Amino acid sequence: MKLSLRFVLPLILVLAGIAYVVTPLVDQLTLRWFVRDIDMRSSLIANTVQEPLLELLASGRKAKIVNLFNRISKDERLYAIAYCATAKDAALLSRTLPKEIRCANLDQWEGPRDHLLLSAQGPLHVAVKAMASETAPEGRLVLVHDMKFVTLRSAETKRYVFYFFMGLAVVISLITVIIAQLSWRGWMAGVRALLRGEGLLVWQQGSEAQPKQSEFKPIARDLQRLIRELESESRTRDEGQVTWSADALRAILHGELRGEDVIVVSNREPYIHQRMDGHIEVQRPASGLVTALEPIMRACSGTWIAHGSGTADREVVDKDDRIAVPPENPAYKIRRVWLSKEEEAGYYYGFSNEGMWPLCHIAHVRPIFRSSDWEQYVAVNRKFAKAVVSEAKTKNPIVLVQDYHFALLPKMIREELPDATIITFWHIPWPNPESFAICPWRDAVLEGMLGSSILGFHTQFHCNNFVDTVDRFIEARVDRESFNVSFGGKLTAVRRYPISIAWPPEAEMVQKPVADCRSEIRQLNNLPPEHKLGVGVDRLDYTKGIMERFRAIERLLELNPEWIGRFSFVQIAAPTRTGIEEYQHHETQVREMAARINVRFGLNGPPPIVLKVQHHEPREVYEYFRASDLCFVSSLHDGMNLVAKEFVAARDDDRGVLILSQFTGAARELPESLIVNPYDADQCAAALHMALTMPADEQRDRMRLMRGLVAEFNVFRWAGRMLLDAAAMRRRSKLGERNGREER
Ligand code: ADQ
Repeated sequence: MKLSLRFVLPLILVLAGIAYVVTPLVDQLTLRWFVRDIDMRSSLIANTVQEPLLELLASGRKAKIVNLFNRISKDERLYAIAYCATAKDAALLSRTLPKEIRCANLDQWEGPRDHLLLSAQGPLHVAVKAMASETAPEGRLVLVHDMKFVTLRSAETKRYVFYFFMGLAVVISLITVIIAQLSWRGWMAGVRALLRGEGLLVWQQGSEAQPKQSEFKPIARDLQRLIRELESESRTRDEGQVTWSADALRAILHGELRGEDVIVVSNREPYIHQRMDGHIEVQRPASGLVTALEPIMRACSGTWIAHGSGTADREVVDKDDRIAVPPENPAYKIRRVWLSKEEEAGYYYGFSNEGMWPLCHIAHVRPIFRSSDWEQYVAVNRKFAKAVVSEAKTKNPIVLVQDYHFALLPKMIREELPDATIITFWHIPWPNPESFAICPWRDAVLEGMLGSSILGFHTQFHCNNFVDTVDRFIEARVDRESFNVSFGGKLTAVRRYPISIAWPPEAEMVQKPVADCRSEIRQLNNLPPEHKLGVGVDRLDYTKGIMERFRAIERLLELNPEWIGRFSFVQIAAPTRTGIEEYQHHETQVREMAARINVRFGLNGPPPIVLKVQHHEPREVYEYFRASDLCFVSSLHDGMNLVAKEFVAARDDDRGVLILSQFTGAARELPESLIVNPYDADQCAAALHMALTMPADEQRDRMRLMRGLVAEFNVFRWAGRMLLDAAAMRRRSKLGERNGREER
């Protein structure tokens, strides 16, 4: 309404002004026309009367002249007609002349001058025509017309002019209001669409958004620039100044993904119910993945689908196999998927851990691929896909698929829920195309993964390997500029999201002073108080390079015998995948090697290697980290390796040295560690010696830099960045859909 008034009021004012100026002009013009008409009429009457009048004057019949005048003046407009023989004579007339007109003052109305007279009777038109006769050579005929009709017509004209302008104002106002409303709505819709990043733009991956309507081009460009600036500003703010925390992640999720349907799928569940001596215990696996994904689930009240592996898992779920967690304060639910012994053997132990795990790690253990395992892998992936579909509340949920157990799941979900945003994170390395080609079902695996909207790896190197593999083996379009793969009409963004740990570490983990940890751990292991200590914490997996680590320790003692009896290495090794022969064999080898080295160098004093093959609580692991002089991570190949980051997080005293394999993802983020090739025993032994002799200042400088990095690039950032990218992708695809609809 306000908008219409803004247009209409000035319009009415302008039109009123025009009317005000135009009306007197029209009035004057019509008056002039009337005067001219009456001038002509007067001449006509004078010409008509001339002959009979001259005859009557010549015959001197005055009564006849008056009669003639009376007859003529019956015309309603002719007010009076008179004849003045001279200026001094009285006039012969039809009726009384207005007193303003006398034979003596006729000169003023002769000729083409103004013939109007405003008399007491009203406006009159006076015309004087020479009508000389033989007896009266100065004789003049006076014709007086009543001009009242002109006044009446002038009023009428003014009224019509007024009506005309009123009508014009109404019509123009209506047209203006309608056009203004329509254009305004169009503009508003266009600008809103631009602000939402929808509607009028054709957005393509890796290309500038193109406005469809040319008039929006300038504003679209400006808005895009502004939005980009704001986005990058908020990114810088979010990622730079504000430390990513669970709360920051929650806040971002609320802002970006409020009300979105979020589903996580992983093999391992975040809460495991175990039956223990007659009661049920809830266990939380010490897993980086759980730490990272829990805040997301809590913030979104989503669903976590996982294999129900606990001995009491079935007892605690509802009829739909769901259970609300965390037990103390339920915020989201776990949907448990049950697997038979055969399914677990084929899908988990077989294809995943005897096939894909060694295939991706290239740790000189031959991958074993069996058709029966593959069949179970396909079937279990299908089972999880069904669970995802049944848990989805909307047709476009955000699904976070975790790890190599579910390579086929993205495609299977995509078939059922084409609009889902599927983020797959591959926690282990991706090998080069030649190595990956070993897999007999390599195309199916690649096609399955390309069902993802976003495919995340820890390092750019793994992204490159994946894209090379796709390029080599399947009919997909690979854009190396944007790192997008187009397959089957769908885009998959291949991105690097280096995983990390929660920061700051839980208070409980670091509350015991470092000095207390040092003395307690030494006492616990029967080591002298000043004994130098190294630590390794791993699952007992052949990819972790535990044997190479022991070999390096042996070499250290060979090359620097001064450490014999003065240095011990505690290896905490959690049993893992014990059903697989290779792992059983590996455990035997590790145990034998530790025993051999201990016999060789520890007979007369503390053992150089303290091997603890058992699971430890995270708090105990942190105590070892804080008690040690060095931590040795010697993976032969590792996606990231969280142990390296946990050691750094544990050292709030800025002491301790990290020795890190160059084949871990973490090595790319922690260059201040001592980077080694685990296959080079001499180099590793030198690094061990260097760590044991490193001055406190240097330890502090290196540790501070590494702590700064882990603090900033923590696990909340890992999760947050993936979800922010997913949110942006959803906005873009909404925009594409809207655009598609408009084009249709
Ligand atoms: P993992 O191969 O399991 O993870 P890692 O990243 O080191 O390797 O994480 C192991 C976790 O288990 C750490 O939190 C560690 O503290 C804990 N842990 C290890 N041994 C333990 C023990 N004996 N007792 C208790 N806890 C123990 C996979 C990939 C990695 C990638 C992660 C996350 O192989 O490369 O970093 O996923 O993506």
